[in-house]
Amino acid sequence: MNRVGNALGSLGVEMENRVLLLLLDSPEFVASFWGAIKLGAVPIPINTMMRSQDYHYFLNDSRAKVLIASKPLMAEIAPILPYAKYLRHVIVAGEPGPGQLAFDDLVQSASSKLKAAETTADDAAFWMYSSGSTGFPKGVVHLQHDMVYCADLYARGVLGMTEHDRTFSAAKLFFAYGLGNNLYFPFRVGAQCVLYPGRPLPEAMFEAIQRYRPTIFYGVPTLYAAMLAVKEAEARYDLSSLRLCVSAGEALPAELFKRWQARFGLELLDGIGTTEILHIFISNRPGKIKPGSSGTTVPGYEAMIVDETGQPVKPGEIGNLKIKGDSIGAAYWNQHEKTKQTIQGEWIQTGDKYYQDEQGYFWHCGRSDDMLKVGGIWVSPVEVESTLFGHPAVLEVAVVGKEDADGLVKPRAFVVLKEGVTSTSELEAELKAFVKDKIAPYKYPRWIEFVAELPKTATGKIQRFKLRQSES
Ligand code: 3UK
Repeated sequence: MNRVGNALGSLGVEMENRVLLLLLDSPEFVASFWGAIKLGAVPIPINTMMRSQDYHYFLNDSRAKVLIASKPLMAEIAPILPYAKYLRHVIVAGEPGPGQLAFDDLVQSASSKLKAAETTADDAAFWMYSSGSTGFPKGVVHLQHDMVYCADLYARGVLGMTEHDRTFSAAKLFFAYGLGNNLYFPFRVGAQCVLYPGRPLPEAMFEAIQRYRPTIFYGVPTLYAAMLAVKEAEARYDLSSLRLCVSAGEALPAELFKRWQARFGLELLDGIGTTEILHIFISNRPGKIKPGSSGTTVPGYEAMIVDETGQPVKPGEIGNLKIKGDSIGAAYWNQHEKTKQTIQGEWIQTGDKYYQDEQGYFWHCGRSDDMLKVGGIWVSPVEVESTLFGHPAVLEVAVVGKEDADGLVKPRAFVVLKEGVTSTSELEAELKAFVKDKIAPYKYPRWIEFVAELPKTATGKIQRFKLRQSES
């Protein structure tokens, strides 16, 4: 940490300057994140599964002076580096290219002594980008105290984390979920963390749990469903080190909770967090779980469910969830209007529909926008639509969410083809591949329905609710 901080300082990075991190879960990530913060600079971990056009936007929007990237991720970002207007240095964890710096060389030649910058609890500490239904992602500016607040309320309060724990998160550190799970939670309490740089495939997760013996495992419902599909996993793998499994990112269907408990004898603790609030603010508690619900408010946060006019609804009625608590980010970077729409005084609008039952448990009822959570990651239907629209066979297209056999939402596209084009299974495969090639692959539509026309209002607006309800 100190060596990275000094290395960044020697490259001219000053307090408040941004440093973009395109890093796999690795010691380099940990040292870069803390090193930048100790210098008073502002690290911005970004999604390692995105495309060069996304990276182009992150670099220019943040005006980062330095990029630190893992070698295997350089191929995707390298083509746009000449267009990064504010970037001065590229540091590579691994073999650097021409004009780039080697992480190891820089760190080895830097001093291991570094005095922490004179920041306050309210200084910007790091940013995390969050996607919206339209427009570019928004940089959420998180302050120095935000992660302390989350670690104390949720990690200590709900998970009961201590220095005897060892965390393992399938959700990567560049997600707000993973960053708490596997970085500032264990560091706050003096616990250990297991960093896994590879793809979080179900069998690999079982193997890592058996080999590194974590006490807490964090995943998303889609991963738990995939792990449940591994035959005889309960007999093949030793999961005895685990005391807790946490689920977040999208709603956990009750059925998955029950199957996980029956197979592995472990509870799956569902809780909801957002990038804006940083980590989980409503959660189930070990031993008091209501399967299918998000649980109750984490002490330190307040929740309110309001109608369209902003008035609280009656218990049992569905409304928009608002949250109050001290880990809410300061603002969206350079997005004044979006900031005002979302953060209203001490309260933040989550964009989620919820109702609260008589025992105080919160039940998720979908989003108030069109955004989809697919495998715990945001997918904007508008982005998938405009990508498909670029294919020569497509006349009109609409993308909505559809539940798969496990009750988890995946994108489904309705396509009207141009005159003379016939709908074939080859074309369906081609359209899927087309999306995977153009934008981050996890956004591709899992189903494509060819239709003669799309349902529209008198003014020509696509009626998404009709498509959501439609059967194959
Ligand atoms: C949805 C959930 C139902 C919900 C996150 C844990 O997911 C995280 O942050 P994001 O900004 O997405 C936030 C949105 O995702 N969601 C998340 N968890 C649940 N819906 N049940 C859940 N348990 O729409 C929310 O608004 O990517 C998760 C910790 C920190 C996080 N930032």
